[in-house]
Amino acid sequence: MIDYARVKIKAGDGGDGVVHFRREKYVPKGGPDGGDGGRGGSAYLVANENLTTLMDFRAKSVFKAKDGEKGEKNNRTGASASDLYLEVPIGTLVKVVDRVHKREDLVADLTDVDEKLLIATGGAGGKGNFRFKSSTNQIPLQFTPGEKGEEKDLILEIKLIADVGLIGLPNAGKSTLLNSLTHASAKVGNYPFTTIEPNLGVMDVSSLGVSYALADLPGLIEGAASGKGLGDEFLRHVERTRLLVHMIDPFLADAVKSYKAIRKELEAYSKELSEKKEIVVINKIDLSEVKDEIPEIKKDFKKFKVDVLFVSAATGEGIEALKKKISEVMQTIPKPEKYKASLSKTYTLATLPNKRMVFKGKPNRMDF
Ligand SMILES: Nc1nc2c(ncn2[C@@H]2O[C@H](COP(=O)(O)OP(=O)(O)OP(=O)(O)O)[C@@H](O)[C@H]2O)c(=O)[nH]1
Ligand SMILES: [Mg+2]
Repeated sequence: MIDYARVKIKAGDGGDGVVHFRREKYVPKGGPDGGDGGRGGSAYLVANENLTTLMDFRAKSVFKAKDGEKGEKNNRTGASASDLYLEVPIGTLVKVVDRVHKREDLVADLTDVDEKLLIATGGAGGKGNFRFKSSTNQIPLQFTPGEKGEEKDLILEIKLIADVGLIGLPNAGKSTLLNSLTHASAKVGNYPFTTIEPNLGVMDVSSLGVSYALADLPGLIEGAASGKGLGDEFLRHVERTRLLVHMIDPFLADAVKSYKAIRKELEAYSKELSEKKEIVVINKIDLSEVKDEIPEIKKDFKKFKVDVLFVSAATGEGIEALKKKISEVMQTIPKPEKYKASLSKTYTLATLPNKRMVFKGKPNRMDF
């Protein structure tokens, strides 16, 4: 589960200033000409749409930008080091560990492609002895060392971002649906918990010229909100989706009962989650047992004012209508706000989710 990493990031130190005197033929006492040191490289995080895990930050935990070069003779400033850009997946939360106050401060939520965050500023170069020359200091031996580059201990955490979350009991056909709505090829299996980490896919709605990122999530079971089954980690994924597609397999268990079981978990997890818009989808209508039940199921859901769509993720029946419905509803949901974050402000973790989540799988594309 490479969704979490602790790393130390260090900017480069500035190069030292140098002490040097001109030595020229026929000029016995050349003046001071020691140049300044170059600036150390700064370190940035950059959000990259093609990455999905923090694996690179697990293999290595200290990242350092290059130091500036020291000054040179002839008043030449040493070369500045290039900056270090560390790529992280979109949806990475960045926390700075404050050891002194024993606190973790959320400083950024990298949600946009190529979004850049300055983590540690490179140290300025030191002064060469040329700078210390004055009428009373003709032969200056002073110089200053380069400043140290900043150093930060970070916690990186991915919080999946998708427009639509596919939820439901295990085996309902969520992965099959993802595959039929997008070009994803999520693993499908006739047993519960085939999916243990979210799968992503992009659904193109060419008639509207838009596309939505869909996340197929592991199955939820009763008690998930309090950690049962694969636990509440999966509800956490759902937090950053805008719309839920709730899939039900009426062949497996009574449709209304299944529906209620999942709703209960959403409500137990958070008010925000339970208030998300939802499209309820009854799957597997290619099975005659299910087809025969359609009028009955419709009636049952009508009792508590829930509209349902009927599909077969396997044969594609009803999928176009579902696609249309998803894009219609999506048009009515505003884009979510970012975690309010900036480097100048600090936030205590008390109000923030602090558990890890799981996120793996290659997105075909992620446009938000
Ligand atoms: N007959 C029929 N079977 C389906 C349909 N959709 C999915 N299945 C089957 O149902 C089983 C479970 O499908 P998955 O897509 O893996 O279900 P899931 O909800 O992703 O399951 P988990 O990842 O385990 O939670 C597989 O055997 C699928 O082939 C459908 O529309 N009709
Ligand atoms: Mg699955």
